[in-house]
Amino acid sequence: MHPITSYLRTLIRLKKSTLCVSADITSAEEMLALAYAVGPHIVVFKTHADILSGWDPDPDHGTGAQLAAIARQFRFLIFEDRKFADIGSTAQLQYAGGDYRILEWAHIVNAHVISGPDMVRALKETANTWKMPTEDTFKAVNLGKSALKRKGVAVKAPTHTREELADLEALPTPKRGLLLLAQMSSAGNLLNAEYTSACLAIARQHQDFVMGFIALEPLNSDPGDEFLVMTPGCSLPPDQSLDDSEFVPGTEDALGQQYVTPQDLMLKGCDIIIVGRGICNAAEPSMKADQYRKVAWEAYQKRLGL
Ligand code: S5P
Repeated sequence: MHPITSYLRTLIRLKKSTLCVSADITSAEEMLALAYAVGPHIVVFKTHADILSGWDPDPDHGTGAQLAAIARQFRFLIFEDRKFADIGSTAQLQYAGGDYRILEWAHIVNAHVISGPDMVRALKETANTWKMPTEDTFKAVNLGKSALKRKGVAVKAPTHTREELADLEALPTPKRGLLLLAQMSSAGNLLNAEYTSACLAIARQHQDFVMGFIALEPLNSDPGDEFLVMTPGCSLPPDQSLDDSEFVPGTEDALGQQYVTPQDLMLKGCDIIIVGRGICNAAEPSMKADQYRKVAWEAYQKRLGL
């Protein structure tokens, strides 16, 4: 099994969560505050670094390093939703270079295989150049908690029990993994069944790096397949018992996004649900994340017959 997949499976069990929050917000500071707020409830935090204003490129103390330290503190994986799609050589530069240096802080990235399988090989080569940071590197990062507190942003400590914390502490820092976009949630997308099968074939050729898919259903079909499925386009219906004057996605947005409930996705066999605006735009993202976590976890337990 891919090392990140086994790490993630452990996190899922310990945190009783199959939730990935997608930080679809446009300020780096708010993104870090969101990571603090939802950290206890999630196993993956998905970013779009290129939509953030105020990104601090400092390799040791900047936004990426701070996010990595928060992830380490709360034990979640960082997934930069970069959707690489270029030729191998350019994708390598996009992965490791520029101000973002995604490779340094994102455990997981994703790619469209539209440019062919060599791009996957190229990203893998770059991933293999990554060096594991020491514990001291994490400790040296100023997490900027006091700055966030001054701005009135609630910053919580991890809420795991002592036993859970010990188990989490024992986990090694995970390496790097890739998800292939095999299916999409948007209406009229061009990823047909043939394309999805081609993704599966490419993933099988690079099992040491490709950990799974962005897809709407599980895709494993061979006995040896152990690919994870992370599914976007996930929303709870409006809940009248809560203050839902906030944005609630419903079944679609105005720009072609299509939503399925967390329960349906978990019962279908998806491993991780990806929720963006349903949580980011909630009045209390932390409470909302916990609500999504619980609903998805109950459905997951039901799927397992527990
Ligand atoms: O097919 C896809 C693939 C992705 S990665 N459909 C998606 O919506 N996504 C991403 O998931 C999208 O880029 C966004 O960041 C998130 C969904 O956000 P939401 O607000 O609609 O939940």
